[in-house]
Amino acid sequence: MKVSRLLTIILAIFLTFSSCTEDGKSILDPCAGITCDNGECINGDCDCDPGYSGPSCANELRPVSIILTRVQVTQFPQTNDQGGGWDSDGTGPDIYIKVKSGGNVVYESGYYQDAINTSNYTFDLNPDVNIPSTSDFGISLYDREFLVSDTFMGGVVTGGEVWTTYLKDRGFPSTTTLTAFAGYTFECYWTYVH
Ligand SMILES: [Ca+2]
Repeated sequence: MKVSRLLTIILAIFLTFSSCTEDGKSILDPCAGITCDNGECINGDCDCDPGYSGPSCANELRPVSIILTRVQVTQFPQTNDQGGGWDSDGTGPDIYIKVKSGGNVVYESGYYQDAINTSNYTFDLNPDVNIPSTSDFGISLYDREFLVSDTFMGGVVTGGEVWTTYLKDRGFPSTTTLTAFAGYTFECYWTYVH
């Protein structure tokens, strides 16, 4: 009887001790109740994803570099301002793009012959173009000509941080869409260096 009572007491002590340990574990979890907006909790602190800072990784940092890798022309008018074909022989425009930054042309692509506006045209930049976050940024679409000067078709220029992709609460999108007057649309593909 005495032995079994002793065993019961020992068992009770053991169970109490065990449950204390279990409870203690969850109370002592350094990441309990910590939310990291853009990162992961490690030992009670948020380890932020690239491009974010702050106690909960809520702050977006200005990237070291914002790099344009590709432009896709998804919309352009099939006729010129006068309603005629872009080329004198009635064929579609022979399109290429110029990328502008800081008031200068920083990239000029090759061209697609006789483009039709029901198709998308992809320009993979080679090399990629680093666009300073503080400068203006623009894309222009041209029709390549062979006997006269190339024809400017349309495009868009945006100033400074209006276009930039790191602005607060926008994350770092891999694509942005620029829409220009008279029906021109450019999908821009970005990578970031943090
Ligand atoms: Ca043509």
